[in-house]
Amino acid sequence: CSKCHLSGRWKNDLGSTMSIGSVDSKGGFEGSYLTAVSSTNNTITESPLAGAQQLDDEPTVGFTVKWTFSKSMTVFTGQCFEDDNGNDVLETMWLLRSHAGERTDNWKATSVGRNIFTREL
Ligand code: B9F
Repeated sequence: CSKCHLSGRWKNDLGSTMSIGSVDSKGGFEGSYLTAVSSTNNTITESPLAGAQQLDDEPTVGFTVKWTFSKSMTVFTGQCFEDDNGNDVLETMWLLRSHAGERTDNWKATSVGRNIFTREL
């Protein structure tokens, strides 16, 4: 059993939660994401995610969230570590892609940030 497997429930520094199912033999997984923040008037709903992890200890990871309540997408990439207390912590950066109404607005349609996820029991 590898150190820091992605399966399970996670919560990030914004209060968003995600649930990841079983990791398959190729490292692929699916799950669902509930963001705590959105800066939209649309009601936030659970959104599907899919991604993959390397099948190593402290693996690198990538996954995509397809938001169900907006035209946006977010991709996360990072690495899962075991901290000094033996707790799993997933250090990520993300790109949030908004829908540009026209090509001339493409330049302002992507934002970047950082999230840290810890396990939710
Ligand atoms: O806020 C996004 C959204 C898209 C169109 C209107 C609102 C969708 C939710 C993104 C959630 C981000 C954060 N949650 C989290 O856990 S993903 C990265 C952060 N980590 C506002 C206007 C256009 C874009 C954003 Fe929109």
